[in-house]
Amino acid sequence: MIKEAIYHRPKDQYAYAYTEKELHIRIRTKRGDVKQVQLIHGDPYDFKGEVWQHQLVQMERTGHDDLFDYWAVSIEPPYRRLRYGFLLKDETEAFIYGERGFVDEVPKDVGFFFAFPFLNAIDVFSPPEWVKDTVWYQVFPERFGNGDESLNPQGARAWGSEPPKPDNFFGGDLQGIIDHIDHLVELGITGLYMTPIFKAHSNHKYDTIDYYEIDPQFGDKETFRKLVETCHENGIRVMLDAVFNHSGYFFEPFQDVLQNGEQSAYKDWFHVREFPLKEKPIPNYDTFSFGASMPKLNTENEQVKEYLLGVAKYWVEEFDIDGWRLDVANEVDHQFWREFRQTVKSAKEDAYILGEIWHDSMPWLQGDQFDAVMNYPFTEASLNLFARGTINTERFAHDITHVLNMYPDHVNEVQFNLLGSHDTPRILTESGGDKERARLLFLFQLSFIGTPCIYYGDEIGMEGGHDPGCRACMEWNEEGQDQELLSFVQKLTELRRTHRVFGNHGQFRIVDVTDNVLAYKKFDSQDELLFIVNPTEQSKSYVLPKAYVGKAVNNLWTGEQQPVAETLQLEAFDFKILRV
Ligand code: ARE
Repeated sequence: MIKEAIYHRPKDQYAYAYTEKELHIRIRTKRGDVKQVQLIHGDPYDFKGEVWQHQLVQMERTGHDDLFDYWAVSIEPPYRRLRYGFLLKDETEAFIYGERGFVDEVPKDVGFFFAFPFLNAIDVFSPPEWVKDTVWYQVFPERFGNGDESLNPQGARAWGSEPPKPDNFFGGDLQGIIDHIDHLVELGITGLYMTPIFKAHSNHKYDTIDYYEIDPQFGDKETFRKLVETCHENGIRVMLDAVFNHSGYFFEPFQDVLQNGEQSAYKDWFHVREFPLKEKPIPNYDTFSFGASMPKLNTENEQVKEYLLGVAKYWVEEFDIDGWRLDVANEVDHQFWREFRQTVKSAKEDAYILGEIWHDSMPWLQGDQFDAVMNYPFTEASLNLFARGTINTERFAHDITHVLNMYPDHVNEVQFNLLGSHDTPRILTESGGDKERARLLFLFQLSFIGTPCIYYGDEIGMEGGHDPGCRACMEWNEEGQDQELLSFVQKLTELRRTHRVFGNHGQFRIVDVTDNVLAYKKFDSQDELLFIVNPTEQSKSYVLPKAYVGKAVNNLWTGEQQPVAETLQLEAFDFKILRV
């Protein structure tokens, strides 16, 4: 047994309260090394004489990546406290693993075992329930719809008349979103995420001038109120983009520091290395990236905190928004986010707090800061298999298993699963223009655990490369839209609402993988349903005849290639993906 590969720690995604009663415990072992893991558990105070009373429960091997097997078990300790360890067996050996290492038999010294903190309700982190059933749509407001030409900024171009550039404008506004709300409703959208809409200089508005004003080219507060009301009337929640890591160059406090230097009342609102401020060759103050136009805010400063937390509260209380997406979230201090969460959740208890972090984000997902993060590791794995064809199905299964084992289950259920955004190339472009690949991406995204987000225009087959290429004006001429792709995505969002195997429920398990078969399920009941993308390899080119919901004869995980007993022709999706 490869003991060095065995890992558990009573925190993070390895031991956590899933609910006030239910504890999830996980452990990781070297792939294929350990044949059985049982949890040794009991109440820390339950003794008969000197002997600690404990039980054994089988742990389930939930999946593996290329290096590790992952094991999990869910238990409900009667008195909401727990002491535990692990009994690991391979063909020839058995060891007990606890806080102080490995022993051959259950030690008398119960200090050897791990202890899980008491299941106090206040420590239980329960993300907003509504997010589990939400299908999001991301809009870049400057490019979605021009509903009021009178608001067009100076020099605005005719809609779609030229390619998007870092500094051109087309007059997108809030009325343009209201005018097209039916498109979202027909697509089955129940959550709208807009990139920044507050007063700013650029077309992307990440360079905020005034956090309390709607950008005049987008409209005014009454139009925004109408947009939120229209969304809510149509069953659509609204999430705004909070740019608190930095302000824009023309943010008044920054302008004051530029003019008054060290005498400015705002000098501590930013991270200034020396006065007077200098922008070239590189700024002598901290910025986002190296851009002088985005001075980093000092979120440890009490006045800055008070100002920004006031912003966070204002838009929730005054306009009833349902969530905040937090820009450059991993560059703002944790203490600020803890106070941010308290502020927002006291304004709206079930508000969704989503961090923009592209990497492992466990330090922000302990329940005291974010509910979830934008799940770019999911995005990368999905694009690699379905769009780019740079990995095979087995590697994909490993990557997805790794993604699911980065976080606790209650985080996975509200992870923001995107295929692309305003910061990445569009999926059809990533797919080399192959619509079948784009369909597979949507198919997997809309049947996966978490809350999916569709980037505006992807559903109608728009193309576009890296920023700014991915920010073209939405195509509203029907002949310019891929109606077949659109109806396919509509079907998938309908299945997500109506068919449990597509829904965001139950334990997600990849149950069988060969070079080109990916089968996964969501349920452990006897009549478990599998969602199978079942390509048939033909002379080095994959033809995906169908993806379908099938009923398993038995758990394919055992590797017995049992034929699928029957295929619930829920609706066969015909795919053709030619991989040369
Ligand atoms: C644009 C161009 C730049 C150009 C700049 C100046 O993209 O190439 O240098 O203009 O002309 C906003 C605008 C962008 C703009 C940027 C800077 O939308 O159009 O850049 O401001 O002016 C990292 C961060 C992540 C960040 C991305 C862009 O971690 O937080 O970079 N995303 C947010 C927003 C952006 C926004 C900003 C931040 C700034 O979503 O839209 O940009 O407020 C790897 C790394 C990630 C990295 C990612 C993308 O995965 O690990 O950390 O994200 O690549 O680069």
